[in-house]
Amino acid sequence: MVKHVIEEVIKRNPGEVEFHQAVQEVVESVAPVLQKHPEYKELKILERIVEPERQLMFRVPWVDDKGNVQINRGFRIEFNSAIGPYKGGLRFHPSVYIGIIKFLGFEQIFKNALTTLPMGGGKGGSDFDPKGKSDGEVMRFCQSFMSELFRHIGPDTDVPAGDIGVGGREIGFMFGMYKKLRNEFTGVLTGKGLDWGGSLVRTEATGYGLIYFLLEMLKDMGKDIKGATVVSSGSGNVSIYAMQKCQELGAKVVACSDSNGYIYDKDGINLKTVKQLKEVERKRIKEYVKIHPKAVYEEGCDNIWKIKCDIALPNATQNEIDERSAKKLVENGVWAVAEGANMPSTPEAVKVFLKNKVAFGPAKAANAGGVATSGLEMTQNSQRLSWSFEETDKYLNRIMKDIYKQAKGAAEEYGAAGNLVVGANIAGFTKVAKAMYAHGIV
Ligand code: NDP
Ligand code: 2IT
Repeated sequence: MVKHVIEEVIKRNPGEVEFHQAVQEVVESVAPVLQKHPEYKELKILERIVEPERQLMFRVPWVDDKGNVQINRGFRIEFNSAIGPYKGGLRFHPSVYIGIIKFLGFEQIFKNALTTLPMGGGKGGSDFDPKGKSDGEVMRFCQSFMSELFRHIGPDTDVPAGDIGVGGREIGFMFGMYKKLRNEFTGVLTGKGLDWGGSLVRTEATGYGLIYFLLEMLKDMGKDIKGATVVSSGSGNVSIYAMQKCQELGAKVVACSDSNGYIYDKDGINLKTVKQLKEVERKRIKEYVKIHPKAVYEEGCDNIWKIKCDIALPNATQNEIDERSAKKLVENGVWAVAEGANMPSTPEAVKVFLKNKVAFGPAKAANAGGVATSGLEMTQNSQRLSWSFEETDKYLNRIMKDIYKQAKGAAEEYGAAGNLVVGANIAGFTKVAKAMYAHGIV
C-alpha cells in the first residue's frame, strides 16, 4: 500500500540515498496510520509530505586569504510548513549535497512536530568546509551565503540554526549580514549569542535533551545511569554536552572521537581538555593523549564501537553505526543506545538493536532537545525577554519527557509496544497529517 510512495521517491530523487533511507523508515512506520485514516490516503498526505514545498540551491562565491576566488554550493530546503514556519539547522561540511539536506529536512518535520512547539521542517547548508579556514575566510563565506539566503528566510517564514560545522561563530556572521541587508533585528536565526537574542541552554540543549530522553528510557527498564560506562562518538556540540550531563549524573564516559579517530581513557574522559581542544583551539581529538598520556588514540572513527560499554551515544554523523558495529556493541553487553546525531544507525543496525532488546532512542525523538530549545529561543525573541538557565532547562526537560511519552504511547496504540522508532514516526506524522488535512490541497 505504501510501497509505491517509496518507489516514486527513489525515481524522482535519483542517487539521493540518505533521503531514500529516511523516507523508507517513516513510510513503513506510518502505513498502519493510513489504514486507520482513509481520509489521509485520499488526500495523498504521504505522497505530499515526501515532496519538499520548496528547494533552493545557489552559488556561494567568496575570496580566500590568498586572494583566490572559491565557489561553493548553498542549499535550503523548505520541506513542510503545516504546523509552523520552516525550522532546522544549516550544515557546513564537504559531504553536503542535496540528498543529505533532503534527508535532514524530512526528518526535521517529524522531530519538530514531536517537540510540541509550532515549527515546520527545513534544513540547509553548504559543501563548504570550515575546518582549517581562518576566521576571515569563514566570515566572508557566511556573508556570501547569507547574501542569497536572506531573501528566503524570516522570523515567521523560515528560521535556520546550527548543525555540523555551524556553531556560534558562523551564526554570528550570518546574523550580522542578515541584519545589515534587511535593516531589522529579529529572531531569524537561533543559536544566537546571549547578548544579541540567544537563549540560555541552547548550546547544551541537544546533548542535555538526549540524556533527559535516555533517563526516561532507563527508568522504564529499571536501570540507573549512575555508574554506567558510556561511549559518545564525535566531539562537537552534541557529544560534548551529552558527555557533560552523563558525568554530572555519575556515569563514566570512556571514549569520544572526531572524523579521524577516537580516544579511550579508561578512567574517564577529562571533558575540560576536550572542550579546550575542540571549542577553543579547534584542534584534532588526538591531541588529547599528549595532555593525558594514559589515554590511547586510535585512527579510524568506527572502531569506537568496539569499546565495551553499557550506553552508546552516536553523536557524530549519519550511518556511523552499521550492522557489524551494532553486533559488536550487543556482544559487549550494551543496554541502551540513544541517537544524538541524525540517522546515525543504519537500518540494519537498528534491526540488531531492536531484535536484541537493547533500549533504542531514535534520533527524531532523542535529539529533539536542540530544536526544541531553538523554539524556546523564538518564543523569548517574540516576548523580547530572556529566561533564566533553570527555567529554560526545566522546560527542555519537560519537553523531552513529553516526547518520550508520545513515542511510547503511539507505539503501544499501533501494536508495536517498546518500538520507539515506529512510535516517534507515528506520533510526529499524525500531528503534521492532521494539519495538512485541515489546510486542504496546498
Ligand atoms: P559539530 O560540528 O559540533 O560536531 C560534529 C562532530 O562529529 C565532530 O566531532 C566531527 O568530527 C564529527 N563528524 C562530523 N562528520 C563526521 C563524519 N563524516 N565521520 C565521523 N565523524 C564526523 O556538530 P554537532 O555536534 O552539532 O552535530 C553532530 C550530529 O548531531 C549531527 O548528526 C547533527 O545533525 C546532529 N544534531 C545536532 C544538533 C545541534 O543542535 N547542533 C541538534 C540535533 C542533531 P570532525 O571535527 O573531524 O569533523
Ligand atoms: O538537527 C537538528 O535538529 C538541528 N541541527 C537543530 C535545528 C534547530 O533549528 O535548532
